[in-house]
Amino acid sequence: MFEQSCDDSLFQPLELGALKLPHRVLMAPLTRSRSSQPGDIPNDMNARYYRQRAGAGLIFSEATQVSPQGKGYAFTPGIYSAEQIEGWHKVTDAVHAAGGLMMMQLWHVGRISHPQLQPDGALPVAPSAIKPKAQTYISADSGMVEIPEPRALETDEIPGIVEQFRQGAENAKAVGFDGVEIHAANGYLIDQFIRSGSNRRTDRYGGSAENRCRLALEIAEAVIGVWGRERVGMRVSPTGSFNDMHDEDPVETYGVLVRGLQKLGIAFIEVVEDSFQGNEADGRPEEVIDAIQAGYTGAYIANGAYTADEARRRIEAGRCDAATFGRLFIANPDLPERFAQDAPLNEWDDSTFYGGDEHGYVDYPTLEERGDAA
Ligand code: 8OZ
Repeated sequence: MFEQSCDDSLFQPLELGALKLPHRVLMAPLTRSRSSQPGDIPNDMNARYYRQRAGAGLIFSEATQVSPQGKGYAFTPGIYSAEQIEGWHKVTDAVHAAGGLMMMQLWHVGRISHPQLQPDGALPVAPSAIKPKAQTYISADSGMVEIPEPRALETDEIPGIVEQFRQGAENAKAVGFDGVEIHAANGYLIDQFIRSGSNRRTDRYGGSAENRCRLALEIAEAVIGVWGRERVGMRVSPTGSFNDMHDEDPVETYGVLVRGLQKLGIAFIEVVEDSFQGNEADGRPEEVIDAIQAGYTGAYIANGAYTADEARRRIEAGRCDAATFGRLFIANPDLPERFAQDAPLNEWDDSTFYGGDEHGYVDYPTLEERGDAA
């Protein structure tokens, strides 16, 4: 590995459940919308992209739908068909051959979808029939469109949702990932159940915080049943407003969630502490972070536009164990090495974040390729 200072807090190893991470600069899950069509199948270019970033302490895959119903954007990959499983094999093989570790992020979008993306043109499903003020990208022709009012799931459909995640976890295991992260953030299905603004249910999955967190905890239990507690984590965004999300009392809600996750012994929680997608709150939601940390003894991974120095300070202050970096990893395949050397960073081009070809995806140079390594 590259040279690193032995007293740099970012470059201390970390035991994350069963995994021994070499350092604490982790790659965030990043939607890039470049799977092969038809079929939402991971391809050689995707494998190359992840392999280039195998120097991360751990890679989280882009959000990956666990079922056709779980899809909400054109071109995002799935983990339910034989072709997708074969495609993901190329990715894990490439990352492992380069010495990296990689977890899959399991995703169901819930209401953030559109009939054009759903099996048989069905309405997207949600805890409640509440239309979000949000848009999604459905095709190259139509681009971004308004999201319709979703259909509320019947209580007896909920075991089927849990099963979609359990099967996704099993498929991810067959592919050879090192673990999985359950996507319970950013306004997608699990988050829609957790937060009060999107959940008006009157059954055991709505109302109190205990009820709103029930689906998240049932899914965590099912996924842990496949992988073991040492290789499962959950991503949450307690104060994020992306996809028209809101919770009346995030300290209470996430206190309840975390106590449930603690009981299950989940290996880590990744917290989106602020959001590029429109969270205008100043600073980080320290009270919510306190509530999470008070109820939980597993690893705490922070996300939210950290710089290397801010991540170091937060680790040293005991506010996180590691940080995930998103846009910086898009533009800097060798981000950990650059952080270790305090080297200059490439700038990202946001016009190539979603969809498209190799440009803005696998053509960002490393320090070495730029010829200005220290
Ligand atoms: C940006 C565009 C599409 C999806 C998330 C999976 O926010 C996403 C996403 C982000 O978690």
